[in-house]
Amino acid sequence: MRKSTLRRSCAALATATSLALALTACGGGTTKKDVQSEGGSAAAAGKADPNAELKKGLTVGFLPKQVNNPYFTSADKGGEKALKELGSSYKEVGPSSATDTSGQVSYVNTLTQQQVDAMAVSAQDPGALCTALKQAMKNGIKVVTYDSDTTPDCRNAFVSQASAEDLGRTEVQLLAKQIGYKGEIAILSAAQTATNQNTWIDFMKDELKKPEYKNMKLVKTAYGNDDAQQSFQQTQGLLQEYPNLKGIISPTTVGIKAAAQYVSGSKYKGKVKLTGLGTPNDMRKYVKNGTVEAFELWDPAKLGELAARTAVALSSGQITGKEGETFKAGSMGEYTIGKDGVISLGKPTVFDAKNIDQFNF
Ligand code: RAM
Repeated sequence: MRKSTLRRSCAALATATSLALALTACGGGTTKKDVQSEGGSAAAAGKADPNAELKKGLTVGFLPKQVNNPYFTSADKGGEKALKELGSSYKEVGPSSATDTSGQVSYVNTLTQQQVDAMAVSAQDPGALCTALKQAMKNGIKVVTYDSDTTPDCRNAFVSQASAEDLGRTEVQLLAKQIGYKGEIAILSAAQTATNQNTWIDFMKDELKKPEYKNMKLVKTAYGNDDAQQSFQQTQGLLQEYPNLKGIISPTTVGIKAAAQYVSGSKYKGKVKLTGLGTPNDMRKYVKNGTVEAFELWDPAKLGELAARTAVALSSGQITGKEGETFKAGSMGEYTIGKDGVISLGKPTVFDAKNIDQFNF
């Protein structure tokens, strides 16, 4: 049976029976091309052809952690623009809560059933998603994670916003400077399962082990679940529980904005320092009113664009996701795939009162 026919009949089977069962059954009929390499990313066993023409008419589904999060709106718009330019189609599906892990799994299954050519996924919970993503790959769909990764065997490539190590360490460095390397600090994260935040937090903890931070103490990591209200309440809770708190790092655009909102309206404004990852448009007000000195981020639209271009390069056979392969990402230039199938967008930008007005996202 030709792969396209196989995929069509699988979809019919999937609607007629339980989706999980049907996809498992269909997974059995895969071609050699889909066999995964041992270790590293799930790069196809086949060889990449760097001169292969980029295919047109593909459909790439974007599945962010959360659809109504302005960060993902910018990222996915970047993906949409790139796909239009490449003559392919874009669609976006996803949950409205960053803790709806089973919802994300259902969306992966739906995209598989709809036979998209590729999907770009930001993982809420890597453990929950893996089986569904592997099933998608068995059905010939290329899987790119962007923003928040799974384990390498569950996707073909990960488009990373910046080196996770740089992000974790620089956030501690930024806060340390602001509090004079002294005092209690806390972290306000997103969901407890989020791969990206958890990786950055591990590097923050490692950075804090260095002798220059011996007078700084991380007292708590709180989770606001990328929900504005929960993040606001968690900030309030942190400041009540730790009255001597000197600083907060919030490595989430939703968290830092809510924390800034709380701090700016409280007696802690100017006393408790706040940094992390935010968008210039969300944070401008709080930089201007003195609540926040400096924070960082990458351009989400560029992240989405690179995810889309990676998906098309994978679907066209230009790359398979193996370390050392290179491809041209349009006007973004050439990218090389690193260890474990990771493609890094570049260095993050630090925003402060001096430069924030130059950015609009
Ligand atoms: C939130 C999400 C996203 C993260 C940014 C910094 O929007 O948690 O995954 O990359 O913050």
